[in-house]
Amino acid sequence: MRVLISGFDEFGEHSVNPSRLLAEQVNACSSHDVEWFGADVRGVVLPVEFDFGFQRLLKEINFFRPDAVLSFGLAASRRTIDLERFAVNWRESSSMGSSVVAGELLPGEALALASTLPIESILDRAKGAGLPMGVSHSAGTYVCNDVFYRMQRYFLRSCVRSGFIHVPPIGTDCTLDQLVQFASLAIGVLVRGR
Ligand code: PCA
Repeated sequence: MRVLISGFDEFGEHSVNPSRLLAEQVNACSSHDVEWFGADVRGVVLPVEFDFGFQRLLKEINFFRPDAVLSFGLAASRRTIDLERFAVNWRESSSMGSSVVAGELLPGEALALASTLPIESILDRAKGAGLPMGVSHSAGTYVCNDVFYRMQRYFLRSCVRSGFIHVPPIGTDCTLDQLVQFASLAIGVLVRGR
């Protein structure tokens, strides 16, 4: 099984993006350092720009041909690693000074698309390992949601499982090691099917 892990560049006032560190860590460590359950795992860092973020991801998807994609981004106000259930077909101009016009991401397409990751199984496993976990029903209306929606739309009638995970800032609530441990556990669930 091939699993693609994406993170994002730094953006706005966030000079550290843990999702980037995770994607880089995935490329730096071998299966001797982290348990990947036999999966071939690859990380990619995306630009924080509407549409371009997904274009970069798509390039990697076409190159790597993953069976699953775990896409990660920073949610600075969160305190837990949150599995996102839904991507919405909407974007808003953000507080980041962007001049994006609010509107549908893909006009005429579904209002929302669900994650195709086995959320409950991943949640159980990660909680059991003592990781700070949560479930969220909205990935917001910024670039994370944009990538999430376009990705779910792209894989709609395929067997590729994909979803988005928002992570808190690295610090007292969550460490980089815990993010790597989460990625490992989630891949374990995908490989075993439960
Ligand atoms: N978080 C932002 C975009 C990039 C990131 O890491 C978001 O939640 O949309």
